[in-house]
Formats: sequence, C-alpha cells, structure tokens
Amino acid sequence: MLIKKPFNIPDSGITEESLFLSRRQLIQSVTGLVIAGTSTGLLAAPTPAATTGRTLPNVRPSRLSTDVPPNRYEDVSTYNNFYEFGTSKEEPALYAGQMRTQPWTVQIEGEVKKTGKYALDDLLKSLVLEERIYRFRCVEAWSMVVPWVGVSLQELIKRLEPTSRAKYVEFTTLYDPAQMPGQQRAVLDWPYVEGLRIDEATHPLSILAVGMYGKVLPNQNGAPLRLIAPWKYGFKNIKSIVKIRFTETQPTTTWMRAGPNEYGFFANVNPEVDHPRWSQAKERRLGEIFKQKTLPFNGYADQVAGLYSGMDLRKYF
Ligand SMILES: Nc1nc2c(c(=O)[nH]1)N[C@H]1C(S)=C(S)[C@@H](COP(=O)(O)O)O[C@H]1N2
Ligand SMILES: [Mo]
Repeated sequence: MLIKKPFNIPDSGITEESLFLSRRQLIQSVTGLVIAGTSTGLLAAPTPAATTGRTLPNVRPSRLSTDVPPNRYEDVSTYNNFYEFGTSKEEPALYAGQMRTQPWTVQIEGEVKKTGKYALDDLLKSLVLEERIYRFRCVEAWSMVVPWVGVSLQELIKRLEPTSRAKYVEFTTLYDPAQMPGQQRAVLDWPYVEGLRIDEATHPLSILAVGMYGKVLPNQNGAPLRLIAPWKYGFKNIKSIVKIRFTETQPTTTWMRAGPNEYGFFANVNPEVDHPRWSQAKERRLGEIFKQKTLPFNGYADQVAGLYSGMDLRKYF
C-alpha cells in the first residue's frame, strides 16, 4: 500500500527563484515591510543553479549539433518533467537536489558479454565527451534547444559487446522513494523504464548525457546519466539511469503501461499523428510566445527516417 506523504522540503539547495520570491512576499505580508536588503542572511538570494555544476573538461564540439540558438540554462533547469520529484514543472528543481548522484553505479544486464555492476566513471572511461546541441520536443508540445554533453551510446554499446540476440535496449531509473518523494505516490508504475530498438540505440545521434551547457547535469535534468534520442518525444529520454538491459523482446515502457493508446514504444516526433487529447502539429519553444511548426522526427528526418522505412508510423506511434 502506498502512503501519501507531502514532499520533504530540503533546508538547503533551494534554488528556485519563484520560491525565493514567495518567501519574501510571505515575510513582507507578515511584517508589512518591504525589505530591500538584509544582513541576516535569511533572505539571501539562493545560489543560482547556473554556478553549481562543475565544468566538464575536454568536451569536444560535434558536427551533429544544430545551429539553432540554445535556450537559457535558467529555463532548461527550472521547467522540468521528472515525476520522481513531483508532477509539476517546478518541483524537480526544488526537490531533486536531495538525490545523491555520487557514488553511482550502473548495472549492465541481459544479452551482452560485459554484464556487471559498473561505477559510472568506469562505465564511461575513455569515451569521448561531446557537446551535442539538440532540439528537444516534449509530447506536451513544448520544445527547447539544449547543448547536452555526453558520450555516444553507440560507442558504449560496442564496448559492452551485445550478443546477436540483443534486439532492444531497456533503461531503468533509480528507485528510491526516500530520495525521490514522487515515488511515494503511485502516479506511475515505478521505477521509470524506457527502451529503444538496438538500431535506434546505436544510431549516431543517440547519446547518454552527463552534462549540459558545459557543466555536470543538474539533478532535475537527470543527473548523473540520462538518455537523449533527439528525434523522439521527451518522455523517451529517461533520467538518472541505474540499469541498462539488452533484450530479445520489446521492453514494456512505463508510459506504454500508463496509457497504451497515448504513448507508443517508438514515440517518434510526428506532427501528423496527434496525441489522442491534443494536436502535435505545433510546439512552443520555452521562452517564446508564438508557436512554430513541429518537424517530422523533430527535424532529424534526414538522419533517422531510414530506420523506419516500410513501417506504418500511425500504427507504430
Ligand atoms: N526517470 C524519468 N525520466 C524522465 C521523466 C520522468 O518523469 N522520469 N520525464 C520525461 C519527460 S516527459 C521529459 S519531457 C523529459 C524532460 O527532460 P528535462 O527535464 O531535462 O527537460 O524527461 C523525460 N525523462
Ligand atoms: Mo515530456
């Protein structure tokens, strides 16, 4: 049985500007005073998230980056979907700070030679860190452009030596309701699971990201390791991965379980196939007012359409 508990508000690590403002407004309404500055430290502005991430060394630029200008770090790190920390866009930035991302291990399982439990640094050792500036399109019809920093998933998979029976790759997020208060409620079937067909996982565009904007990923964006497959809807891009399993059969993903008519396994961005409850024809870029047309495969059709030749993309949505 699930016990519903309000989320714990950490004493430190609150970086959300709106929370700062609401606190300030609260104090203002209690005291009836506008406090312009303070020496008590009580109202000290929180450290902006932009300075908290460690800068990642030796990051190489990539030819696969888009030349569309990236969104602001502040927007990308405060408007998140990470249901393990709550279902609103604001909660992940408020609560994910309490998740411990070090040490972090990743279990490699299934149809692969190099099975085992790896420390994250060992798993990624000597893989090249690249900056990939990618378009990102959430199924909820907002979008953004993000300079991720990550490793080629293809390169990692090569090293792990999948067997000939490895047809799919399944990814699993950490399950730890003490650290992830959203998991104390049955909003999804925890832990969060996603998957790719092996040819999608080994496509040159697929990466495992460890950073963004040149720095270590903020927890709310999926630290310390998250998937980025930029031609797919945001929900495929699973965060805080602890397990990678190679399988012969198609994994059942969390969102397929939650709504099989709404969230398919493939989840390729497709402006011609609407979500049952809303249109997918347009998107609103974070920070912009006017909507723009959504592109097939999120603008990556030239690179990835061939993966789906002969498939009915209305059926395999
Ligand atoms: N574990 C986990 N991964 C997740 C989610 C989640 O709730 N839990 N949300 C997904 C959705 S719906 C989106 S749009 C992206 C959001 O990534 P961002 O917060 O970095 O923008 O993360 C995806 N990965
Ligand atoms: Mo999403």
